[in-house]
Amino acid sequence: MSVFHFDHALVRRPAASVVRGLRAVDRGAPTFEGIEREFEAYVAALREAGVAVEVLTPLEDFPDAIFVEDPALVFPEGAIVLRPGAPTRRGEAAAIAPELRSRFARVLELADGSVDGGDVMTTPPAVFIGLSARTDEAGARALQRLLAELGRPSRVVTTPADVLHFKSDSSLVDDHTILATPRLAQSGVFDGFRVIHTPAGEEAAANALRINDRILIGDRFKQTIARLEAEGYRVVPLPIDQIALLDAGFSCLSLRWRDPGGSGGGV
Ligand code: CIR
Repeated sequence: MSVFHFDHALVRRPAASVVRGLRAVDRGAPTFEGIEREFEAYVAALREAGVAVEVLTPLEDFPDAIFVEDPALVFPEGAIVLRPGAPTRRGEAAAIAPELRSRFARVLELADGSVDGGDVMTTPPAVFIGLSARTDEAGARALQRLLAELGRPSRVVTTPADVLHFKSDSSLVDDHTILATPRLAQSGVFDGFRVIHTPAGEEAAANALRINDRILIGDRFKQTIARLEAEGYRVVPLPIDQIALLDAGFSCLSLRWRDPGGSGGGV
């Protein structure tokens, strides 16, 4: 079993307010129907990958609450409630906490600074915590202490300026390989891993998701898909254009974990 083997996931259905979600660059607002369509395709893809998906109710007061990855972290050994860096998203942590307490025996809470889950990448040797406009030094250090309690070594690294989240520009595609934009990889952060660079113009493809035996990736990233397939990966192209208008990709839409007592996911 590896860190990308999952048998459970939590997602949150979009509220009508999702069309007002945060966006760094306004390339137009998404439509509710468009977001819903892409969300449904994503949930179906998780289920096809062998994951039991639970769908949480929409939160009208929090337009970005569909991005459940940001207010929490989950591991087979326990969950961590985070402190999202955007003021409009802070309350999402209190909303997700009871959902975690009813599913995990151990739930820790970040007590200092701010951390978005989009800045946290779990890899076999360590959990990377990317400093960004959303994740600060105090939050990163506090999170390192909580991860240590769960037995997870971690490294604090830097997300390039103007990149929303560490995982906006990178994803783990197997135990030893990262798909990353050149601007992130050139910092040397992934030394020790094999790195597949996103081709020019397909930087957003890096926000992919390895889940069990497959990689979910935006269907418009033809060169990246061809590259991954040539390497022997099983790729599942999905539409992500409306959700991308809110600066988001595949990892942000779910919290995923493997039940330590379960079968370990559909590979
Ligand atoms: C935000 O700016 O917070 C949302 N519009 C997008 C969050 C995407 N989450 C992620 O990459 N983990």
